[in-house]
Amino acid sequence: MLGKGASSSLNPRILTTFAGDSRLIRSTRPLPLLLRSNPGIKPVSMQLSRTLSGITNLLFNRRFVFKFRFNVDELPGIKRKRLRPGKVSPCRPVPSDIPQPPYVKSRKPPGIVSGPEVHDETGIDCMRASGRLAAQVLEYAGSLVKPGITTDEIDQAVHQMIIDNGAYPSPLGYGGFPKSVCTSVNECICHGIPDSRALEVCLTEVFDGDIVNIDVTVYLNGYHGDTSKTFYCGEVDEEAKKLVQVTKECLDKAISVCAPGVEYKKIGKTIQDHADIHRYGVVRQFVGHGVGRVFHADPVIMHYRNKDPGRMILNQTFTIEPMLTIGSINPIMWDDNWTVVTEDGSLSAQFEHTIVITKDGAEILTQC
Ligand SMILES: [Co+2]
Repeated sequence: MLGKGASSSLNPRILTTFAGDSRLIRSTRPLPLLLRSNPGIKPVSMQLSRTLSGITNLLFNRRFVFKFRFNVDELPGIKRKRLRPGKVSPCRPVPSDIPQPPYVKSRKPPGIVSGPEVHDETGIDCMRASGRLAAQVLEYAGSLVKPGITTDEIDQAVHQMIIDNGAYPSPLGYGGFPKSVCTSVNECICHGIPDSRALEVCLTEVFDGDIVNIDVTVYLNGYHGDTSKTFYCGEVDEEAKKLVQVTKECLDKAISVCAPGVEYKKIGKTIQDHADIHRYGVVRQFVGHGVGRVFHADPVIMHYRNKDPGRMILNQTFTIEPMLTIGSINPIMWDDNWTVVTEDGSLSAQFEHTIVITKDGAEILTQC
């Protein structure tokens, strides 16, 4: 996860941290058109600016994330109910003998650490271990997805399995994130906070289950492993299934082009080319990232066509985590300052792996 906002005026952390594009900075530019047409949406505009060290040639993009108020009317053409926030349970404790990443105790908002994560053989073995645990936890979490389970219950199970394995759940306490995993249901693009909402399958429609992305990161022996998948709750309709499958294909294709010396921008092109064939949107504000001894490091991996000049390095570890949408790619952020949903309520899916660049290509570290 990478990117996030804060309070009524978004601060620069928004995409610099958890799951966002690290280049967002605050701007006060209003969006009068949208305001007029829908008084329930409070716009907060933001500007992307490249602040990452080690990366030059910045593009100046302008992106917007809106704060969302819950009295917005249902939008036409969406069969399922709008996602609404539930109750978030108290923070779960971590045994004191489990080492915590430095950001948990620090008051400083975590950002993206400059410089790539490049490892020696021992470091790669540590990355394999944390990646494997993250993948095992994700598989287990996915097996729990069924009608009636709450995302808070999934959080509890994930939390327990991670600490039982002597690891720390990386999201917990990251920039104030209150839970151990992200659960992003239906139109939620990313950073959904586990809560009291039960996953649903509509009883009157046979193929109408939720889709839910579960994003697991563990911190084991000083190394983070980060992975996510989108799961079906019961039977889902063909439209949802196809989105989920194509998103997975985008990740697989992107991994297959990685190798030493390859430009990072080939990842974005590969993903967007495949999404375009199926007329899906690629979310731009949330990015892949270097991962290893720190949760979020250089490089920023953009999932859309871009001009990033950087190239992959042997033994480097980073994530690729495309988010695809059926409709709008524009995000709205809830008042919890984490949950990000599509502005039109259309479905979004995501898959993520941590990979290491090898002599011949790339190895997926987050597999069981
Ligand atoms: Co990530």
